Amino acid sequence: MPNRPFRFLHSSDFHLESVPYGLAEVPDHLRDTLIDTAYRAAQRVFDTAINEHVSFVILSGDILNNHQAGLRGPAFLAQQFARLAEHHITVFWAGGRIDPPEAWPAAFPLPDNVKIFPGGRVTEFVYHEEDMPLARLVGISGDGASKLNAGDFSPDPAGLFSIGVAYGTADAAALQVRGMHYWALGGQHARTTLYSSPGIAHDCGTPQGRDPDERGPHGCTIVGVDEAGRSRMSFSTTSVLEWLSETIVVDTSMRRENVEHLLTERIRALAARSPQTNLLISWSIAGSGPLFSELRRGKLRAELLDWLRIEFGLGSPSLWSVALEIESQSAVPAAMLEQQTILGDFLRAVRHFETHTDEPLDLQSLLAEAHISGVLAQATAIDDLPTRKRVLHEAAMLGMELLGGDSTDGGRHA
Ligand SMILES: [Mn+2]
Repeated sequence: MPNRPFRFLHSSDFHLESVPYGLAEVPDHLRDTLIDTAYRAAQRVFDTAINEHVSFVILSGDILNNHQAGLRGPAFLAQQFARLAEHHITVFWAGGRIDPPEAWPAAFPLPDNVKIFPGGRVTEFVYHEEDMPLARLVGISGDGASKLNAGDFSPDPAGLFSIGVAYGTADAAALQVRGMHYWALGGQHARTTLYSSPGIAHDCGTPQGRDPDERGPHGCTIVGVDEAGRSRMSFSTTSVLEWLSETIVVDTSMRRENVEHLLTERIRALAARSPQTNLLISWSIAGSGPLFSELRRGKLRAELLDWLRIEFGLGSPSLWSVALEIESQSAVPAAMLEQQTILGDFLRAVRHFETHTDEPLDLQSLLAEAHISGVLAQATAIDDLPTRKRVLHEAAMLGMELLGGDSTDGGRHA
C-alpha cells in the first residue's frame, strides 16, 4: 500500500526516579547536574521529537517509578506531553517493570494525545493524519519477567505500516516471523538492534547512562518511513553526561610529564568529540617501567588524579576524572620464577596457590590474636576465585617490588 512518508521517535528507560551512581565522591559543582540528569536527558528526547517534526513518540517502558520520583516525575511528564500536544504529536506508551499503567497518579490526568497500552493482552491503535491511516500500533505493558509472546502480535492485514510495542526480551527469529515492520522494544539500557532486514526489531536503550557500566553516548531513535513502507533508523544523542573508560599505556622511558601530556591529549580529544557533554572518566594505566612501579605504590597516582580534576574537572561542561586505576596485568617474568633466591621461592609459592585453587590460603593463621575476630580477619577471608586470583597477583607484584634486584620493574634497593 503506498503511503505518505512519516517519522516517529522511539525511546524508553528514562528512569526519572534515579540519579547516576558509582561516584566515590560527588564534587559540589556537579551535584545539581547529577540530580537533574535523567530529567534533562528526557527533556532532550521531547525536544528532539518537536525539532524533528515526528508524527508520534513511542515510549517502551521504564519511564519512571512514580513512588520514588515523587510529584516531580508525573508533573514533568504531564508538562512534556502537553508540549507535544501543542505540536500535534501523539504519544504511545507501553509500561515496563517500574511503570505499569495503573501506577500513574490520578492527580495528573493524561492528556488526549497520550495512548496507553494496558497490561494483560495486546491492544491496537491506528494512527491517522488528516483522516488517512498511517500506522497500526500493537502493544502491551508488561514487567519483562516472562518472554514476549510474539504470536499475540499481528501486522495489519491490508499492509499498513505495523509496529509492535513492548518491554522485555524475545528471540529475534520469533519476532521476525511475525512480519511486523518495526518492533519498538524497551528494557535494555544499551541500544541494541536484534535484526534490521526485512523489518527492524530495535531496543533504543536509555537516553542517559547512570553508572560506569552504561558507557558512551546514549540517546533516542528516530525512524523514517518512506512511501514504500521501508524504514530507516537514526540515532540522536541526548545524554547530559557520559561515562567513559580510558586506558593510557606508559613505557619504561616515561616520566611524570609524559603521562600528563598523554592524559591531556586524550582528554582534549574526548571533549572535542562530545563538546556539550559532561564526561565522567575512569582512567586505567597500563604498561611497565620505573614510573609504572611508582604509580602502583599510590602517592603519584593520587597526585595525578588531583591534577586531572583541577586541570579539567572544574569547568562547564565538566571533564571529571572519576578514578585512576593501575592495571595489574603485567606477568611475572619466567626467569624470575626460576631464580634460586628468596624472590624466586616467594614467586613459586604464589604460583603454587594460583594453580592449586582448592588449597586454602589460610591467612587467618598469620594474624595476631588481637585481630582474629576483627575487621582484618574479615578482610583476609578470601572465598571467591576472582578475589583470590587478584590478591595472589598483587602479592606477586609486591614481592617483585620489595624483594627484587635492579633488573626488576620496581626494584628499589636500600
Ligand atoms: Mn530499565
